[in-house]
Order: sequence, then structure tokens, then C-alpha cells
Amino acid sequence: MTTSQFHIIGHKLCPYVQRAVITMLELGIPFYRTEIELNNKPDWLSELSPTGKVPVLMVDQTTAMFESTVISEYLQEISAQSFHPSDALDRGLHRAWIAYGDQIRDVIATIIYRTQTETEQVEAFGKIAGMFAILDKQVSEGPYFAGSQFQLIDAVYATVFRFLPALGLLAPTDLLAACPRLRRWSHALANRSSVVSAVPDQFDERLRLFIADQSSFAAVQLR
Ligand SMILES: N[C@@H](CCC(=O)N[C@@H](CS)C(=O)NCC(=O)O)C(=O)O
Repeated sequence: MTTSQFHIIGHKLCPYVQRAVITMLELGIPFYRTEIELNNKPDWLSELSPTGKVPVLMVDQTTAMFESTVISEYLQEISAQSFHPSDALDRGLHRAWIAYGDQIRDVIATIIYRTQTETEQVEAFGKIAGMFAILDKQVSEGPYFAGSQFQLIDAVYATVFRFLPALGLLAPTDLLAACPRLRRWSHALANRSSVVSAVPDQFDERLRLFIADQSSFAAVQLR
């Protein structure tokens, strides 16, 4: 039995769980991890997570914290290391672009779980391409969002870009065609060791199988 202060409860493919895991890996915070199945949640999850969602971070085996952004912010606050810009205005802007990343992820979730026709799916992909084009103008020369330092915003977008191989099997066009900075940034993120270690082996294939198991138009295409 481990005595680590932090215990993360998640699902092996969940991007929000990855955000918390990448944060802990980057900040050098020891933790242990329990995976649950989302289609067969354990009864005890509702005791810990009022929304019934993961991640949940157990602190000292007694206190449950939920919401991935809050978990990451908390972890960075108790860490000696900075994971956000020191300037308040820059920090606020990073938080705004993190919220934007969550909106992109909502559109990705729509494709995975909800769209029922090709027209709806093409429309959702158009929305993602448009949001990427706007984001591209915000990214630094690299390698990361704001330059040489990997920060929380990089952890968030690493988990968004991780969906691109699976989405590429469905998208009518290259989603990064008009986004040279995003293309370079996504490559840098994909090679970061914390990002690599946050997911199980063969993530792309596991994700394809997960999507194929849903009841959307995308699911049918990936079977
Ligand atoms: N806003 C939440 C979203 C978490 C979330 O949607 N987690 C998904 C898995 S990726 C989940 O637990 N879904 C189960 C459900 O909705 O019942 C966060 O940032 O932690």
C-alpha cells in the first residue's frame, strides 16, 4: 500500500485526468492512480465526486477535490515551482485561453458522443478549424505556448492535440492546415515526457475503440 499524499482517480483516456497527471509529473509531486470505467462507475465515486465525473484528487486519503483546472491550480499553489506566468495579466490571459481550450474540447466531445449525421460532423469540424485558426495567432515562436517554459496551458492543450490522430481519421480536411504555430506546438507537446507518460500505451488505438463504442456518426465510421 502506498503512502503518497495524493491519489488521482480517473479514466485512462480522459483528457481532464491527463491535465492533473501532467501537472503532478511536471511539478514532481508523487501520486498514485486508480482507473475506473465510465460505463460501470464504482458506487463509491458518488461519495467523492458530486458531479460523478473524474478526475478526483484525494488529498491525504481524506479530502476529495474535483474539477481538473481547480486540481491543477491547487497543485501549482502548493508546489515550489511556477506553472503559470508570474505577471497577473499574463496569468489571466493564460486562464482565458485555457477556458478556450475547454470549449474546443467540448466540440470534440460533441463529435465523439453526439453528432448523428455527416452534415453535423462536418459543421463541428469547421468550428474546430476556425477556433484553431484564432488560437494560432496567440502562440509564441515556441517551443511552447509562451516560449521556452512548459506551463499549465501547455498541459491543457497537450490533451486537446492528443485527439488529433483519431480526429484525423474523420475530419474532411487537415485541421491544422492554416495553423503553422499550432502544428509546431503540438509536436513539441507530443514529445514532452510528462505528456507521453500520462496515458497508457497504444493510446490512439484505445481511443479509436472507445469512440467506436459510442452511438455517434463518428463511432460508426471508426468501427
Ligand atoms: N469539468 C470537468 C470535466 C470532467 C469530465 O467530463 N470527465 C469525464 C471523463 S473525461 C467524466 O467523468 N464523465 C463521466 C460522466 O459524465 O458521467 C473537469 O475538468 O474535471
